[in-house]
Amino acid sequence: EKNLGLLSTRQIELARMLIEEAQQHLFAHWAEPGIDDEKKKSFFDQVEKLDASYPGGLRSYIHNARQLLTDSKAGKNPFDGFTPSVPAGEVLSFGDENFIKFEEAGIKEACDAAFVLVAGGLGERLGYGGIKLALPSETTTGTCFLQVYVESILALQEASCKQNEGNVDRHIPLVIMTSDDTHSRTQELLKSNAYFGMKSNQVHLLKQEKVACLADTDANLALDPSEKYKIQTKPHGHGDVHALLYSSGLLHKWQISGLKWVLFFQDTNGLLFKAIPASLGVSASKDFHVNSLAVPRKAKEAIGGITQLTHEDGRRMVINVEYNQLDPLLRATGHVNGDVNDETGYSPYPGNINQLILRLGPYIEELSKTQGAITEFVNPKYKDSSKTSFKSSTRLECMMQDYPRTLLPSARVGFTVMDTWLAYAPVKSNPEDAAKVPKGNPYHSATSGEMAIYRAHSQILRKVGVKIEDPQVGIFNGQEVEIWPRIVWSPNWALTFLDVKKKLTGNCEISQKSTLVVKGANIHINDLSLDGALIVNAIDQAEVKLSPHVQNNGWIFEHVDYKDTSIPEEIRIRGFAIKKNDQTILTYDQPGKYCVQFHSVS
Ligand code: UGB
Repeated sequence: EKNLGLLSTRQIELARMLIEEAQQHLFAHWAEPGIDDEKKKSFFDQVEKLDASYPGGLRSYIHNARQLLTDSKAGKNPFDGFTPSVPAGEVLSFGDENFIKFEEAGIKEACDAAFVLVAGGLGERLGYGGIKLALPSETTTGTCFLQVYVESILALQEASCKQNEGNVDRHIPLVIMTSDDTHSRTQELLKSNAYFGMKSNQVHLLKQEKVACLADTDANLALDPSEKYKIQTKPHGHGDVHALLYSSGLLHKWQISGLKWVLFFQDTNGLLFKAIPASLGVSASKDFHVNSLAVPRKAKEAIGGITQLTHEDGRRMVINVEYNQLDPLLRATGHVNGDVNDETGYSPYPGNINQLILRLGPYIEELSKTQGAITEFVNPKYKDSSKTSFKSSTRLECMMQDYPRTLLPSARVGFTVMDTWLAYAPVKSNPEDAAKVPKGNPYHSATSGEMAIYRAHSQILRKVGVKIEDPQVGIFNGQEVEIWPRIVWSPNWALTFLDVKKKLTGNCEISQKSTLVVKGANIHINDLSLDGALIVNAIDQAEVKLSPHVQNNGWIFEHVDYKDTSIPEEIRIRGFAIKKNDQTILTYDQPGKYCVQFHSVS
């Protein structure tokens, strides 16, 4: 009471609320007025911020926490009363007629879409010091994840606007959700690279705030161990993206400008945009309000499983069940072996890759009711079986893929399964953990993420008829991987199966040791024979027709050890560095038409 004079009217209201909610321990140690006054004021600045950034305010947070902690202590399962079963979804196979049809439909829709990238996580599991968006997706070109994403969106914009005459001026918005951990470095990455070609007002950064930590099962808020005038905070999870989008006003702006779709994606999947046109096509053709992208998933693999849940009271939903909950849920509902692979070698529950496509209209309607609040959970680590105290403070968390939980059964919720090699290669695990992954299961490391990009491009080229030599096996940082030819192209060269088919024609062959980089919108290659390294760069105004036969010593992988700190972190986490022995480089930086047939042997 004696310190109230230091506070604004709003802060006094919040102080009273905290007392009513039995949080007086937060002030128990407060000194007399005149001592630590600045710290006390900043304490309440923090309380005000925590209150403003949670839907319903801090009081709601405390109430929700109390309920969830009581349920957790009682061992209540969030899936009580629900029976899991395998859901039915759209299963696509790259390059077949159905796939091509959906890709075409997706390209048409793309200019009516907005993209939302959740990038507030620091990636503790990866153990990389920088932000993950700045990490090279592959080291042949060194293109970072953010650049891949931005260039892919720009290529979609271009292709889609061409298909929809009259829409030529549309700029697809990109929202990036950041956190205190990633915000300034993301801003810096964009600015220092001129937004990778986007207009600066096309990109919006929304920063998520952390939430208050909970010290015990009574939901007493925890003070920061190193600062007694501060509440300890931790991340609330990627589910924050919905509330932030709602409160930013962007959704209404998009609706007014005629947009129809919002696509959510994560920070380190170099393959994702190979799957976007077809999955957006599925959303449009099936009129899905929610479409989750999925891949075949090995039982117990560390990605959530898409599951149909049917409640005793008749409720039914198709939803992601996190990997640590799926196995116990199955066991508790009569599946004695839990989550196991079936005769296909995969779990019958497809893996959620957290790429969601939402129809904007129904999304806004739902958020108008919920303000973007997402079903939360708590995951306390108890000290002992009495479940009275925690090993360390906990907090409420939420996940963006839980959005469909509150939808009415009439909502059109579906999912699309893609080939893993085409759609999913996240970079999440550090070399040590990846090396422990049982053989046959995905590593999700920087090593496997890069190799997957070469494999996807090689497989796509095989599908259009290019002869690609079989991969070799290599071991890097203790992980056994397939080494395919290092083939990389820019998104504006080809987005879809038909794009690739049109741009690479005739009799083409590429040896395993080869590197092929193609960057430019108007490059056509016919009768390619490559055994070495060939790099082609052309500006959009250069129309290039090539018929190259190239043989040289090319680029090779040299082993590096992840423990060797003399090597940059983004290289050593892969376990290899590229040595450039020899290459043919073709650059077309002046507008014009070029027709080149050549043999280059060295
Ligand atoms: N992220 C945020 O933006 N804010 C946060 O507070 C936390 C994360 P992780 P996770 O596809 O591989 C998800 O840590 O959460 C961003 C799905 O839940 O990489 O363990 C972060 O920057 C799971 O069902 O993954 O697992 C990153 O971009 C499965 O689909 C993204 O959120 C899995 O991803 C994901 O964060 C997967």
